[in-house]
Amino acid sequence: MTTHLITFNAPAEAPADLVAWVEKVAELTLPDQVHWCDGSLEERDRLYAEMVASGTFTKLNPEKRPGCYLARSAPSDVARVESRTFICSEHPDDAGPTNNWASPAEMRETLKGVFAGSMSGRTMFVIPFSMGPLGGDISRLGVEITDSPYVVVNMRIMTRMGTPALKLIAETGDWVPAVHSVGYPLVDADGTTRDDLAWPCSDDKYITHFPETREIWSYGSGYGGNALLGKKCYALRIASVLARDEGWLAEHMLVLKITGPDGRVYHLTAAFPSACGKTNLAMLRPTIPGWRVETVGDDIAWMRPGPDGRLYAINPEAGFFGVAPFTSLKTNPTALLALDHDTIFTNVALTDDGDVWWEGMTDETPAHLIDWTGKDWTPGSPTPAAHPNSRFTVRADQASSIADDWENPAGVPIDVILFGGRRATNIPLISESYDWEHGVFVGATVASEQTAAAEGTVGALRRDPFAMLPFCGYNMADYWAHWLEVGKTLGDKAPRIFQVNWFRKDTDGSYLWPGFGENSRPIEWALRRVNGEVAAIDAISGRIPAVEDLNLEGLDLSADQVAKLFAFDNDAWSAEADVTAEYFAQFGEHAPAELYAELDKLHARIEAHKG
Ligand code: GTP
Ligand code: SPV
Ligand code: MN
Repeated sequence: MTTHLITFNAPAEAPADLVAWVEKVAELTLPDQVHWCDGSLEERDRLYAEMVASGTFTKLNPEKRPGCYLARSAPSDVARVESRTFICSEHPDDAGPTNNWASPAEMRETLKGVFAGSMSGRTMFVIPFSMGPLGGDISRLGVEITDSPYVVVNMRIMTRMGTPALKLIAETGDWVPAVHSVGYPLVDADGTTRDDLAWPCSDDKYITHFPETREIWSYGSGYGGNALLGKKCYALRIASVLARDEGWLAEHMLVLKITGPDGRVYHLTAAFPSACGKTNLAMLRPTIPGWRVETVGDDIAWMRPGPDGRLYAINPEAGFFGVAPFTSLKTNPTALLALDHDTIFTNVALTDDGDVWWEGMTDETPAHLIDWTGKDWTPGSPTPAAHPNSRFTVRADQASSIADDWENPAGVPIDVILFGGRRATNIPLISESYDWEHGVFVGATVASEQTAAAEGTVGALRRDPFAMLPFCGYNMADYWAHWLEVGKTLGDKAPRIFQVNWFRKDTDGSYLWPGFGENSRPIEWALRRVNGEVAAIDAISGRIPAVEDLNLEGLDLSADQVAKLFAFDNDAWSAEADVTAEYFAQFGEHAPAELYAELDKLHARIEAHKG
C-alpha cells in the first residue's frame, strides 16, 4: 500500500472530514492518483479527449452533432441490476419484503473485500455535487468517489457538480458519501498488470445503501442508475428515507408546467415505472389547441408542503438520462432536438457518417450501421441496432420546453398527481381517485409490464407501487403509511390524484390510444375536474369521464375503441382485487389499515358493477 504514491491535491475548500474520508477510501481502493473535480469545461474536455484516446468514447461527426460522444458498454452491463441492489438497514423489516436486505455489518465486510485494491492503476475522482439548485432549501449535497471518467462526465450533466458544490459542503457540513468502482483494477495484489477495457466492469455487482448512516457503496457496474449515484441511489433510495424522517416525499416522478388557453397555469407530477413514458410526458406537445407544456423534470421529484400549505416540487437533477429508442420527431421532437449538440449517447448505433441512430428514430432504416456491440449491422440483422435500454445524457436546459422556473429552489405548486404503468388490459385511459386515501391505494397497487430498464423478463406484469419498487429505501408499506400522513398534513390543499394508462391494447395487440401529444386530451379533462368544470361518472377504478367530456376532436378513434379504453371486466377486476389482498398480506402489520379499507370499497364497487 505504501508503495503507492497517492497525491492528495485536495482543494483549499475541502473540509477536513471530507479529506479524511477520501484518504480512507484511497487507502482501501489503492488508486494511482486522486483528482478532485472542479466541474470546469477544461476538466470535461480533458476527460473527453482521454476517453476518445482510450476507446471508451467515439467522437461523433462535429458537423452533425457537435460536442457529442458515443459510449458502448460491456454487453453484461446495460441496465440497473435489481437483484444486486441492497438496502442494508439494521433490521430486515426496515427494508421490507420488496427490497433485497443485507446486514450492514456483513455487507461492510463484503464491500471491504471487493473494494480492496479495486482502483489500482486508475485515477480516483472526487465529485462534489448538489441535488437540486445550489444552496436551495430543498436541495441536498453529496460526494461521489469513482474510478470511472465516464461517470464524471455524466455526473457533470446530471447534477450541479464541482467547486460551488464543494464550497456548500464545507459551509454546511451536511453531505452524503457515495463510493463507486467499476471493479476492474489494472494491477492485482501481486503486482501483475492488465490492459484496460473500453468499458471496464465486474461480473460481481453490489449496489448498496445504508439508510441509517446514509451511505452508498456501488461496485461492479458503470451503467446509469448503478453508477451515477446522485440519481436513483441518492435522490430516491436515500432521499426517500430522509423524506420519511423529515415529512416530505422523494418520488420517481416527472414534473411539468401546463398552461391552458385562458392563461391559467397548473403543475403536474406523474409516477410511471422505468421506460413507461415520463420523459415523453414531461416534454409533451399538446395536440389540442391553446395548451402549452413546459418541462421541470423528467424522472425525479422532491416534494414538500410549502408555506401556503400546498405541495411544492423541485427537480433534483440537472439533466436527462433518457431512453433513446423510439425517440423521434413524431413521438418526442423536443427531446430529439435537444440532442443536437453536447450529448453523451450510450449503447445506440453509429451511422457511416458518424451520427447516431436507434430503432424508431426515422421511418427509413439506414442500410448499414455499427450496432451497440460495435459490430456491422444491416436491416436484415436479427438483433436491434441500439440496445432497448440505450440512453442519452443531456443538460435539462437544452430542451426547448424547459420551464423558466425549473430551477426555482422553492419548487412549483402541484395541482395534479398521475399514477400509471404499462397495462394491456383492465386499466382505463384515465380515472380520478375518489379521495387521497383512494389515490394512495391506486399508487400502492400499480402493476406494469416490465421494460428493458432493468434486468428481468420484458413484458412480465409485476407490481410497481408508485413506480418506486426498485427505488424505495425502506419498507414499502411504511412508505404507503407516510403518503397517508402527508395527505393528512395537506388536507384540502392536497393535489388531486388520477390514474392513467396509455398502453391499453386492442384484441389484435395494437395500442388503442395514440399516446404522446394526444395524452394532452385526458390531462385536459383532469384539469377541468380540478377546476370543477365538469362532472364525472363513478366507476370501479375511480371517476371516469363521460365520453362527450373528453376532447376527442380530430382523432381517428371509433366509438368502439373509446368504449374499449374505458371498459371494465368484472372478473378480471375481481381476480386482481383478490391478488391485492395477498399482495398486502406479505407486508404483515406494516400494511396500513386504510389500504385494506380501500380494498373493501373496491370489492363493493365491483359487486355493484355486476348488478
Ligand atoms: P426512465 O428514464 O426509465 O425512468 O423512463 P421514462 O418513464 O422516462 O420513459 P420514456 O418517456 O423514456 O419512454 C419509454 C418508452 O415508452 C419509449 O419507447 C417511448 O416511445 C414509449 N412511450 C412513451 N410515451 C408513450 C405513449 O404515450 N404511448 C406509447 N405507446 N408509448 C409511449
Ligand atoms: C430508470 O431505470 O428508471 C432510469 C434509468 O431512470 S437509470 O438511471 O439507469 O436507473
Ligand atoms: Mn427513472
